[in-house]
Amino acid sequence: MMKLVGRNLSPYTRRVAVAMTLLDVPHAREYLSVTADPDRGLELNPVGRVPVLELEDGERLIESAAILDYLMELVGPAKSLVPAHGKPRRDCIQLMAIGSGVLDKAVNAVYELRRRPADKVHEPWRQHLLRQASGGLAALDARAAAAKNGHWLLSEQISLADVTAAVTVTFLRVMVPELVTDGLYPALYALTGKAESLPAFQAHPLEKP
Ligand SMILES: N[C@@H](CCC(=O)N[C@@H](CS)C(=O)NCC(=O)O)C(=O)O
Repeated sequence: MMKLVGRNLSPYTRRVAVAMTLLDVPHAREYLSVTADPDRGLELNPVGRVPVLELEDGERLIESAAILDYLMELVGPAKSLVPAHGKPRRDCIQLMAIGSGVLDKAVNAVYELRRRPADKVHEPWRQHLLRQASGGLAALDARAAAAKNGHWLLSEQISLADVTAAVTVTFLRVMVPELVTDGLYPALYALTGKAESLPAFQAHPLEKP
């Protein structure tokens, strides 16, 4: 059986875990925190990060987007959570890029506070990161607001764009709540609520920070 390495508190890992459950891909899990065990992180991934997907023959894949690409190919075009062609495919991949871009910026803003001594935090840089994350959130909210009633970001079918957007908002609520204050992104919050009520999301709750 494949093994997914990483905690759900890692949103990059959680989006892979949710996708695997949505697609019924059986997998074991190693709930590694690379903060707590950086040596194990470097043993599994040359750049020491999660997620890592270990295939049945021991081959290891890194980078959530690359792992998801492998999984979509594995399940085939009929089940894939990324449209196969054209504008819907481009939109899906672009919306995923916005979601993961928000995460990159927000995670760095968290590291700025948590990984540096208080007198070495550079507040203007943290604010710059938060502005970039907010730009991405506003774009996702606009897209969600423009979606047809009852639809996900792209269509009536859930896609990896939705999975990424929802895990992003849920992560931010725990780790960077100032970015997702009440009422700021109503359409994006509604989409997140709908996603988080699905069994595939509930199967992967966030651990305590
Ligand atoms: N672009 C990577 C980002 C992965 C990432 O940054 N993971 C975090 C956990 S949320 C991590 O392992 N951080 C530890 C570190 O970078 O030292 C992906 O999508 O897989």
